Amino acid sequence: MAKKGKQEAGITVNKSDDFSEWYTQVIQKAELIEYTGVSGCMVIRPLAYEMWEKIQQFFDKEIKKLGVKNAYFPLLIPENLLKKEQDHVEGFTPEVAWVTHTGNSKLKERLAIRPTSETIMYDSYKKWIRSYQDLPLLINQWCNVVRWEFKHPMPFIRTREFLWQEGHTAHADKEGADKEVFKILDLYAKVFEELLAVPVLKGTKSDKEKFAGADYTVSVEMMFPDGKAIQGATSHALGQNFAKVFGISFVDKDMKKKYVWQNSWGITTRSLGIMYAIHGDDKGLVIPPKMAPNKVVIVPILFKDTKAKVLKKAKELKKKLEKYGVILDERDDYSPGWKFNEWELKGIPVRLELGPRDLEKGSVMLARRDTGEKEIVKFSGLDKKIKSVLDDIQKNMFEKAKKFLKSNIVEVKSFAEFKKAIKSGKFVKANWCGKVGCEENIKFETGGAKTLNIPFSQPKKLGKCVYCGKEGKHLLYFAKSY
Ligand code: 87F
Repeated sequence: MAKKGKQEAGITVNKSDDFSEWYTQVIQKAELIEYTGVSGCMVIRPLAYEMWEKIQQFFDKEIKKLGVKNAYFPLLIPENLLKKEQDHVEGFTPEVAWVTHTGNSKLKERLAIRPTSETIMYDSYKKWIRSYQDLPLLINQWCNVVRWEFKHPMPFIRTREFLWQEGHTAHADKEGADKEVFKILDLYAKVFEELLAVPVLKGTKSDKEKFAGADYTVSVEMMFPDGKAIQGATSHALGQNFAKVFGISFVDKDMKKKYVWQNSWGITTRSLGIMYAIHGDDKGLVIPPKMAPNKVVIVPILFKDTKAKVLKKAKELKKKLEKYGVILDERDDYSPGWKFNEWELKGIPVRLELGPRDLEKGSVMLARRDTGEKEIVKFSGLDKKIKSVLDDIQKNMFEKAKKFLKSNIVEVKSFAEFKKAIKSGKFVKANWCGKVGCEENIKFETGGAKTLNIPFSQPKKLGKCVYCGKEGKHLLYFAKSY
């Protein structure tokens, strides 16, 4: 075995010993990301991009079923437009990147590189919406955005440029808009749970944590392996806030002029980082089968005298199993062990080992990436077996992640217990009076624990607020977060 090769190519730290270093190594060594000369701007390499395309395909199909159409709005937003709605940009001002020059001449008006597209899209919406018959207007765009964050960048998780979809819809009434907010949230939950095998906590953001331009925000939140919380996607009910600023109104059936009810919603390439971080292990990535562009790799065990025979069978298997996106690793300058390590690092769900002795017995050795279990499988039953193993891996990965999440949530009654739980890196479930003062004090006294979201199903009777002891209004999650 090429031990030297393993040391150079493999992960040199354990995930549980140094998560941050582990993540940085995995993401590069598995060829997902390349750093560039600009901090926070990273190359999404083909392997990761293929996975982003899987999310796109799933989500795009679902929103089209709802009648949403894709469009494309410009990257550059004139300063006067961006500043039109002060409330929503105020807190974000330091993060906006500007184009100020062309060649050597200064522009008359600065142009913002879109950090989000509400302003430029709603400037068009006001021209397009006249009557109730123009509603609902349901538009989405897949694009990049730039937010010049100053916190330490982390591939996929916190980058200055990232990819996302942003849906922006306008409705004639609040009911229609509200329904969509939750429908979209359910789709985001589906992306995470069913494709990425990542369990979510669904709920409503507190007023302090919601998007400033929204009446309310709902989100899906996840638990990172280091115990910190991470927001996966958000769906906002914008009410008539933007409609009033941008003058988006329509004449209703009753001939009265009314403002539209708007929503916006987004999921980003951060979702990939969450998946890599949650499922990976000391050997590298573990990709859930539904997200793996290549679900199976065949590693032939090659000896001089039997090479031709083994390769012939391997090629035959590759053809037969084509639908799984099979890779046949024929490289003869690498040992089988080296290849095993490499495909484990890249997280391929299933490996088939085929040597001369297997060939004689009419079988292969099947190894699954999630558990490392190995099993001899006859050629005749291979297709069926792979299908059931892939289903099982997908399920097993979700269950494992769910167990991790559940076992790290502590329900507490006192603030002493609260602080202890946060200190040991847990999520806390506790009652809260709903007052922003308590939320701020909790954050301050715990060194940063924030409210994540308020689950939709609440107990009939609530206990006292964990901080002030007054009547509780919600039972919800708190944690330190990204
Ligand atoms: C950074 C600079 C300027 C976030 C920003 O969540 C403005 C903003 O408005 C900003 N960072 N936001 C909030 C984005 C809200 C909303 N937009 C559409 C979403 C989903 C998609």
